[in-house]
Amino acid sequence: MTTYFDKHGPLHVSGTQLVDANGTPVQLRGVSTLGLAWYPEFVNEAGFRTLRDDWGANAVRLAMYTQEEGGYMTGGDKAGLEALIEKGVGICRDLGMYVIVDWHILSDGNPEIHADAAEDFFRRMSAKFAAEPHVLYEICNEPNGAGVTWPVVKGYAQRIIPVIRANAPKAVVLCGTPNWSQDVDLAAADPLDIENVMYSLHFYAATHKDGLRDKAEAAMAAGAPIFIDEFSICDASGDGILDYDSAAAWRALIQKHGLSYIAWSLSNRDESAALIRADSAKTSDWGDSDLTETGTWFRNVLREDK
Ligand code: IDC
Repeated sequence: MTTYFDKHGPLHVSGTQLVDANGTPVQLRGVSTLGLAWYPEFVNEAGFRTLRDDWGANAVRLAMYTQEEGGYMTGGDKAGLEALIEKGVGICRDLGMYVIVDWHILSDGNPEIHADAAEDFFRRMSAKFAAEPHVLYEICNEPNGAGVTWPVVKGYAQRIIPVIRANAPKAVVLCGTPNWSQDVDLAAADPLDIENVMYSLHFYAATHKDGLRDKAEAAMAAGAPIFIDEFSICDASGDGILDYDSAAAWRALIQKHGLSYIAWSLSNRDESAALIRADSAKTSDWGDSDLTETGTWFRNVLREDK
């Protein structure tokens, strides 16, 4: 079979669009793991294959928390987490899927807090994956908190991206934006002077509505490439009700611009964002009865877009 990676190969950014070497627009569509430390069993070949063949996904995001429980900087098993990333990257290579290596800051809202470790991490990851054009690097999941302005995030990006590029000169890099990766307008007004960078926009449809959609439109109109590397259709806690109307409005925006989108999360945690039901023990070959409401909605979306 011809995989999505077979068709498109190495990617780059042209204007606001992610494209392949021929300039053909590319739309990455897939799922994010929850914390790798918490749900390592979901990183497996049969599971990713199911996502590819049954759901229609062409990408996976590997989310490695830095400061939450068991995080990379908070007592997590660093070697084990890196081995899981290597495993996920290898599975995606074999399956012809793209993969995002996500330095998942969250309670550590300022990326500068762990910048030394981030630099070391991305230096080694990009060296390891230097010849792997299916790998994208997400340098800081969600900058947030008082004082975490765009200039702060921009300074961090200016430090980390060259480290990645020294090993993987053409790798596409995804850069978080202030206010939990919502303030893409700030990045658009003062973009990084570095090629092949896209700005993260995250939404939770029951919380984020027209205001954030307008922000996204304005940022793209100003020339900023946007990548939705995390979203769900519940509220921003990852739980609560699903908002199908807001989800439909987001979907229209995504399709209008051919945006890439990655759903949170490939796990069976007992919360609305989880794609797999808490009472399912399956880590691949999910049937209808294994999917949550969110999972059912999202599998339909992927199947439509395939
Ligand atoms: C949430 C998880 C939840 C976990 C929590 C940790 O869904 O199970 O306990 O993190 O604090 C984000 C973050 C993402 C969050 C998610 C939902 O990137 O890590 O996951 N969310 O709250 N941004 C907006 C929402």
